[in-house]
Amino acid sequence: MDSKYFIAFDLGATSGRTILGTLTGDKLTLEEVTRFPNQMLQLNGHFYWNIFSLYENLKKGLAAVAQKKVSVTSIGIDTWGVDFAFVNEEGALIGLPYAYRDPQTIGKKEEFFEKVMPADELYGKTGIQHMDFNSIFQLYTLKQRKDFGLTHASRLLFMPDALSYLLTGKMVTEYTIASTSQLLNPETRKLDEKLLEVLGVSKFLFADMVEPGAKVGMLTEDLCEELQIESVPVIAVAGHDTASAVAAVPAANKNFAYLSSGTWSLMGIETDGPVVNEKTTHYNITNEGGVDGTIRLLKNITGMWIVEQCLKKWHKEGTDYTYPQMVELAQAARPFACFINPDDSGFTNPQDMPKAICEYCARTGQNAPQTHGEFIRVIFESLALKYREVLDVFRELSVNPIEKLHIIGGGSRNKLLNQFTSNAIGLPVVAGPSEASSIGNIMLQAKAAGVVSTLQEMRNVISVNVEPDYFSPADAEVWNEAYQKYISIIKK
Ligand code: LFR
Repeated sequence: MDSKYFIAFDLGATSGRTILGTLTGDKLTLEEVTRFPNQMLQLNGHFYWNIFSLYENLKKGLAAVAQKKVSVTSIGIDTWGVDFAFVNEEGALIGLPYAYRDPQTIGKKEEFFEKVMPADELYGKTGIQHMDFNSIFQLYTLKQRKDFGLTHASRLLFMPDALSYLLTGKMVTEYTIASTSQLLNPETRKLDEKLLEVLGVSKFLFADMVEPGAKVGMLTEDLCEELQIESVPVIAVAGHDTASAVAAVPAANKNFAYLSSGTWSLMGIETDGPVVNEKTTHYNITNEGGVDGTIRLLKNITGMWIVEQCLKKWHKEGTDYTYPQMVELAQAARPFACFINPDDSGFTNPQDMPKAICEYCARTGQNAPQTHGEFIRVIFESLALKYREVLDVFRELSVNPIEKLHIIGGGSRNKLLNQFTSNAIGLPVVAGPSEASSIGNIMLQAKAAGVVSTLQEMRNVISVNVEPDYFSPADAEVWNEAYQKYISIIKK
């Protein structure tokens, strides 16, 4: 049987990967060919993404795959949402893209609601969760500042589209990544021109919108010559990593909620169309665009970021933990030492995360964690309790019964957190695949190549290939009691 080979570049806010996916009939295998760090670049008081370094790493990934002497069918790129690069009329990138954790947008959405458009009206138009860093508020901020990039740009490209552009010289606006901007009408799936007008941003700044699965272009001649490789097509996959990840949920029917667990925890349900009503407005629920016209009705929850930032701080102090060591420490620590609200603004981008946790505890009248193990355990427990808080909202919103939670993404490897989550929500948890974004990216390319034709067919292939871990709820009473305490703390 013939094999097809696909390259997925899966870029997260802390690291990126080149994955070679091989599809032989129904059998999908993945090989991580390269992995590279992606860190925000702190420069003159701002936070940026080093897109040129990312591009270098994509090239290294292509060169490493070339060593394998396989005939690649196509390439796809997925990244985090909302951020974008500017291109001038000569086709050159202008400066570096701002990172969404740059504090420049703090307070800007409130100002926008006051001066430009009330919050509920904006939500009604876009169905997108109001978050400081959405592209709309970034653009509002840049416009006010008469930012050089925005002023001189002839095109705005969202991150996956910008990287595809560097590889092909062709510009597109892929629908799933564009949907994170809060500039689209969720019904028409097009840019809301009125919204652009009030923002003072030209619609011509955006390249033509394409659906996931469209071809962006071929690798440029220059690049192929430099790397001594054959030119292959770059596909606009579901460019938003969460869209790719949710496309990889190994589900047989619709009676599930998902949790895409990485730096962020994205929890929600999949719907056939946008859901914008009083309840979703009240709970500030997002309607992001997915594959095959689906909508991801979900909520952003601060995820592994908090623990990642603690590890970074402890590393600076000379202590390093592997993932299993970290989980072991948490397992051995005292349960429910204190509670935090993972979404507290104090955890957005502090210089010292353990200190931010101590400050939160002081503010809410709790004793701070004493050991690294306690810090980690508190974060995991509070995340699990947050998941219960948010899942309860989706239980209200979903027309289908939620019978289980699919946890996908890197965080799904954390067995302790999976068990805590199952205990907290009182539902079975199905964990895996951990490489969900890459798998979704690859299967979308397979769809573009005609190997499968629908999202469900993509999922059927994925189901055959992943062996999930199962967790059943336990200790209901203890977790219910903890939940009441957590709720009373986060209200303070
Ligand atoms: C996850 C993610 C989320 C998005 C956040 C910021 O990686 O893409 O879906 O809200 O990053 O872009």
